[in-house]
Amino acid sequence: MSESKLAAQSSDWKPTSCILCECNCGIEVQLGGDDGRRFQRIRGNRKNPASRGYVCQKAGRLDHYQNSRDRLMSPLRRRPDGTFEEIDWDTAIREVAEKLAAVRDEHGGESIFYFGGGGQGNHLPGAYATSTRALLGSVYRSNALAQEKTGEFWVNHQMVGRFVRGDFEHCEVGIFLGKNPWQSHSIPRARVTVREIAKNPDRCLIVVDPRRTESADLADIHLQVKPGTDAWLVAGLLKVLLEENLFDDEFIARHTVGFDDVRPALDAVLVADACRVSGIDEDLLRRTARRIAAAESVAVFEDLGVQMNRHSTLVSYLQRLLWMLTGNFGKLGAQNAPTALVPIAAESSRSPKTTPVAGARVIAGLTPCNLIAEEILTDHPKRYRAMLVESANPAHSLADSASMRKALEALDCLVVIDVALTETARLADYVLPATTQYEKAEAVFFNFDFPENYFYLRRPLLDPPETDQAGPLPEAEIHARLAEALGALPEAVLAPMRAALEKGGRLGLGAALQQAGARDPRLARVAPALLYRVLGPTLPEGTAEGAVLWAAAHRCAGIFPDALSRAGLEGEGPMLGEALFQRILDSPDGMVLSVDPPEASWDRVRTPDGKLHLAIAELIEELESLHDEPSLVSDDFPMVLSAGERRSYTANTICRDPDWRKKDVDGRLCISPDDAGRLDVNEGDVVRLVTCTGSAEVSIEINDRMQAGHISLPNGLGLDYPDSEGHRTRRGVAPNELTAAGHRDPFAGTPWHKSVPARVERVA
Ligand SMILES: Nc1nc2c(c(=O)[nH]1)N[C@H]1C(S)=C(S)[C@@H](COP(=O)(O)OP(=O)(O)OC[C@H]3O[C@@H](n4cnc5c(=O)[nH]c(N)nc54)[C@H](O)[C@@H]3O)O[C@H]1N2
Ligand SMILES: Nc1nc2c(c(=O)[nH]1)N[C@H]1C(S)=C(S)[C@@H](COP(=O)(O)OP(=O)(O)OC[C@H]3O[C@@H](n4cnc5c(=O)[nH]c(N)nc54)[C@H](O)[C@@H]3O)O[C@H]1N2
Ligand code: SF4
Ligand SMILES: [Mo]
Repeated sequence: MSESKLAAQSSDWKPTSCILCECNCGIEVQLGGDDGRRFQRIRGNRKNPASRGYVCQKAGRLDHYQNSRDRLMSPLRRRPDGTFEEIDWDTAIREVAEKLAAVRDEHGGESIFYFGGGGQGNHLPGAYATSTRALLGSVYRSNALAQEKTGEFWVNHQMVGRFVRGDFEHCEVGIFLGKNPWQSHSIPRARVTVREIAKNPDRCLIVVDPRRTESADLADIHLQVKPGTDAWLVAGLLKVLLEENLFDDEFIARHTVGFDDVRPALDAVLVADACRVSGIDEDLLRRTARRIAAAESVAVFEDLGVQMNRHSTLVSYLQRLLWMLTGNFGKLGAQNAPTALVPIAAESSRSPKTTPVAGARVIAGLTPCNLIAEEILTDHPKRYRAMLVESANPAHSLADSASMRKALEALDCLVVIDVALTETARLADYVLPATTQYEKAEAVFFNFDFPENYFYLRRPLLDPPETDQAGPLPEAEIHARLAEALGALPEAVLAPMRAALEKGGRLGLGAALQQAGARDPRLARVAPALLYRVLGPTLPEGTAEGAVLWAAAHRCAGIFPDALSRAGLEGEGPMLGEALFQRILDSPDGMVLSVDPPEASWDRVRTPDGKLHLAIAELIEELESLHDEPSLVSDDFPMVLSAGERRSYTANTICRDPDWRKKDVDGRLCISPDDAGRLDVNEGDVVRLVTCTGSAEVSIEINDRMQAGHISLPNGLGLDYPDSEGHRTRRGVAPNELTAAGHRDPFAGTPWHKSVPARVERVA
């Protein structure tokens, strides 16, 4: 690079977004360093309509992601002795296509499993992977959502028929249930929003968490629940509302069905029991229920503290009863039904309904993560035999890592597409290096805001690295090459599409695609790769990977025309879709996708009668059987471990370099002063943490935010990372060495990572 170009580059602030959590706050980056590739300075981007300049402390450390020493620079192939050799892209693509096609031909495409598709900042790979999967006949897939959100999706589907979201910007009462927004965010400008609720005397912040979190410090009401007992707590709240006649009868009569089916089960709840089990003072519980009932609007956010815990699907259900029975849907500050450019939680008629081996429920098309190893480690003829992993690290992120590793090794073929040599990549037969999220166009499908919703196709800050090796490629390119190697997209198919685009513009291409798709349905299924090949090269510089969004924009315009018009997009039918796609391309800082009045939520309810459905028979049954529950703890394992807390410097396994963490570099185990005293251990001591699955040595932090009997480990640690000489050291404990796949919710199969029975032993 010339010196002047370098100088110009380093002084420019370039817009992009942070990729360390699903908020994807808009940032601006100044590049610099010897090669012009370092993230020299980073600040919030005020022009981003969702984050408006907001960032948390993590964004400033993104150079550790972009300039990681674990970066992959060449496709890798496993040798018979287990080591890797570098190969060129042509060989890699040909052999991967051949190997996967051979599995398909011998055992059927159903035996090829797809995991991942995007992390916190990149969802375009998953969209392009649909082409590869279609060509391979792969139908089963999963990703991290199937170890957190699928129970919630399932309940939403039954009760509302679609996804809903709480509006914390406008709510009077905001409830965070098993969620610590101060550290984990998940709503735009989380700290500002939470502080605003807390400091306004007319509003009320309620936090339900066994720890006194930073969010709890701000809360008007902190319900310091005993770990794993939220079902009792929320059932208790519902019973108080029923007893004290605090439900919104008019709303119930007008907008809901099924109340009579739920009522007896709620009536049977004993408030005193609920309080005893959950450890909450009855007076506080009653005051909380009254505050909720009195509010003009209530927004609720449930997250991993309950979703990765006992009775998670039941809690998702009871939580919804709480706001439905108090009339908190379809108004400002309550629950609403946001638009989405791409609906991630939608149920598809084409998805399998159960897993092939265990017959477990598949929700939103996703195999429960806790079942994946079980679906491989068997001689069942329908087992998964090959796997394509993209932008995910299941050997680290899924329950019981030891059995997950065994399962990945048992596959006939494992292919991993990643930027780094991860725990999962090390087990692969082929590793395909991807460009980073700052070297290609990227976007996520995690914007669920209401009344305004947003979208952001961001452009690359950097070219892919110059290297003597084969060099990384964007996933769109990898999937297009795989599609070609699998026999799709010959020039005979592409040429007429290019001609149609040239002659009739994008709408001309759309018409040609539709015609060709009607003649050959297989073509429709490789549309993402086809769009990348045909439309991609015609898009503005740096946006080629956004080609697949053209189809998404048209779909979105068909579903939400009014919401898009209210956001100032003009046109009808296909013209509106074009206007949306054009705005996506023309918005380097992100864009407002849609604007809704709260009433719009009612039009989006997708139950057959347009009402909210209060009764889910299976979950009413579970509510009725709550009192028979055995205790979580035992003599062997007297403590409850939350395995995977979000802290100020954790971000799943996106940043591998431990030095990216400014604090808590080793990820200590937090323990209450009481327990530390009982065990006679001191701050920083190394202890042995034991669960039924495994044990690990870890240093402790004595922390008065913890309640006695509860211990907590951070998420995303236990990665090894090379120093400048290439020597690898591991920092912290990988939480899933300690978790068990069988510890899971009976409905959704989601894990109980937040309540792992455990014990702490002193190390001599
Ligand atoms: N800093 C940071 N932020 C992140 C991430 C990250 O890795 N680091 N990851 C992102 C991702 S992928 C996700 S899914 C979200 C998750 O965001 P959160 O769900 O907020 O994250 P956690 O810290 O895992 O769990 C939330 C809280 O649950 C509490 N908890 C534990 N047991 C119980 C219980 O029995 N009942 C209740 N009510 N609470 C309990 C914990 O004490 C913790 O404070 O965060 C996102 N944001
Ligand atoms: N015990 C326990 N386990 C947990 C959790 C917990 O709380 N406790 N939390 C769970 C949750 S909520 C989540 S979301 C999961 C997350 O777990 P996973 O979904 O498995 O993924 P991540 O750890 O986020 O890893 C993302 C991967 O993407 C790679 N990557 C980054 N950028 C790119 C790119 O541009 N292209 C490609 N191809 N790859 C890229 C990174 O190198 C990394 O390997 O972990 C889960 N596991
Ligand atoms: S980690 Fe912080 S800066 Fe980055 S997207 Fe999340 S909230 Fe925003
Ligand atoms: Mo997550």
